[in-house]
Amino acid sequence: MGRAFVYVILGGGVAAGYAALEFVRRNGDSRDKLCIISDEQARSLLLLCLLSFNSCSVAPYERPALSKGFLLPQGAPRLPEFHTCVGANDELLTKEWYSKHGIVLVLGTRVTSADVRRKTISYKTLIVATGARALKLEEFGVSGSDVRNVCYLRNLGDADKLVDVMGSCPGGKAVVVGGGYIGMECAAALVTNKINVTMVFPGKHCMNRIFTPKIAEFYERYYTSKGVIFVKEASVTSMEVSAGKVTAVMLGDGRRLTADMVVVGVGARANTGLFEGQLVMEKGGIKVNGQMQASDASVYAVGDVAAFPVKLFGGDVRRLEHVDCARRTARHAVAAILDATGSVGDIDYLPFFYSRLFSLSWQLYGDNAGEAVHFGDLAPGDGATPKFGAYWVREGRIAGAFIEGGSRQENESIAATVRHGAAVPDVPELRRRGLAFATQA
Ligand code: FAD
Ligand code: NAD
Ligand code: ISD
Repeated sequence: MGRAFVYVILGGGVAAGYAALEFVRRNGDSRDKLCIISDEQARSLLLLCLLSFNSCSVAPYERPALSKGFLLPQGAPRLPEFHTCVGANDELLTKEWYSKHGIVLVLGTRVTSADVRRKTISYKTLIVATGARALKLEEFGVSGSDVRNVCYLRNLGDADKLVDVMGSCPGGKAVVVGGGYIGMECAAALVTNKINVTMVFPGKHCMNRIFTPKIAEFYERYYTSKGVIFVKEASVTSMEVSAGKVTAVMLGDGRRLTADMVVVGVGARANTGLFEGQLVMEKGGIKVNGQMQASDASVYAVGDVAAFPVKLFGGDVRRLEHVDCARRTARHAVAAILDATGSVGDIDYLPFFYSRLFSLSWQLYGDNAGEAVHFGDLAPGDGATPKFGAYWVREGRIAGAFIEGGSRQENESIAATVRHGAAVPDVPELRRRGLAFATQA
């Protein structure tokens, strides 16, 4: 780069976009002070890229859109429509916005080494916002990730490929490997694109990091009604490839699932590699304090890559791979960095997770730990709009809560109940009151 900046953000995803907006709000013109380096680019423009590398590189955008609106068969949003920070109903930060505010975007550029002591990248303060990468099947001993009709979904290039592959097999069969966020959201998108879906995963039920068995039962029943086939407690051992395409997926128990395409969502790992051995790590990420500052005082980490103390959980260090966390930790880091008076305290974050599946929509606040107390109708009749959820009670207090189909007001009440750690003197009474425990508190 050969230039010196006061602040460098390494990574150009969700957290970078929200950090940039916070810099401008607090600092005004950031001319020659702030630089963002990102390696992300769109795949479908590959040929164009060869002519002009920068033209297919992308400024920070709302990654959640990739598994939702972006995959719709009609009216799918395309950039620049979903650049940050529209996901939080805030300004749309296009390349022109960065340029107008004097922020230097170094796009289509992968950083391959960083020496935080000698500062091989020139900065006063470095914000690490490198996010996470999708785990590959090869890491489970299965080859075939680079085959034409095998899709992952982490970035815009992956999403472009997924759209192309879906378009090449209308009415065909997809095997979705993994029953987590990517598996569930992509299965819904595939069905919407009229592709027949079989989901394969090792757990007893889908979303096993979050859902209780009862909650999972509702979603699995709903998906089954849409034609999705679940193959649970199963693992993929190999893929049959013919003429450069996967034609079948083989399972550990000998079953063979024919496939026109495969979508893989088997988890993510934080991109910490550049800093291993240089910064203290915890929970698979860069350990930071409540100001998002790493073990080297000139380095901050935000978003998926940051492991930070969650006050609400008694200071327990967590790494949360979710968009709200990326937005808030990014803003908090910038506030702390620019704080001249020492008035910015430690982050006080209420963990928040959500997903949208078909016409369903769920939210989870806090921690899904402790005794689960369900409420509402988990088996609504055909045509009924579902509304149900669960509280998690730990040491006599609400530690977390889940709600499907909540109104804005109900979601806010649930969030407030978790935020305050409402006391639960009597679990049967909580069960009897259900949603009203939060909404009529
Ligand atoms: P990212 O947004 O991943 O950005 C990291 C950036 O760093 C990328 O641009 C990457 O290319 C770049 N980078 C990494 N290493 C280097 C390097 N060495 N050199 C240069 N650049 C580098 N969360 C929710 O809460 N709700 C959702 O509905 C939801 N949907 C999602 C859908 C999909 C398809 C995916 C993949 C994730 C979804 N998430 C969702 C999770 C959410 O998007 C992430 O938590 C969030 O993007 C994290 O922001 P980040 O800035 O930390 O990382
Ligand atoms: P995940 O951890 O949510 O789910 C991984 C799934 O893969 C689990 O069902 C697990 O049992 C399964 N699995 C693990 N090993 C397997 C194997 N060998 N074969 C088959 N299945 C296997 O991860 P993901 O769904 O890949 O999501 C990746 C990242 O994207 C995460 O950071 C996630 O938070 C993020 N994301 C979030 C959202 C959201 O918040 N709505 C949406 C999409 C993606
Ligand atoms: O946060 C999000 C989210 O879940 C999306 O789908 O941002 C996007 C859109 O709201 C912005 O296009």
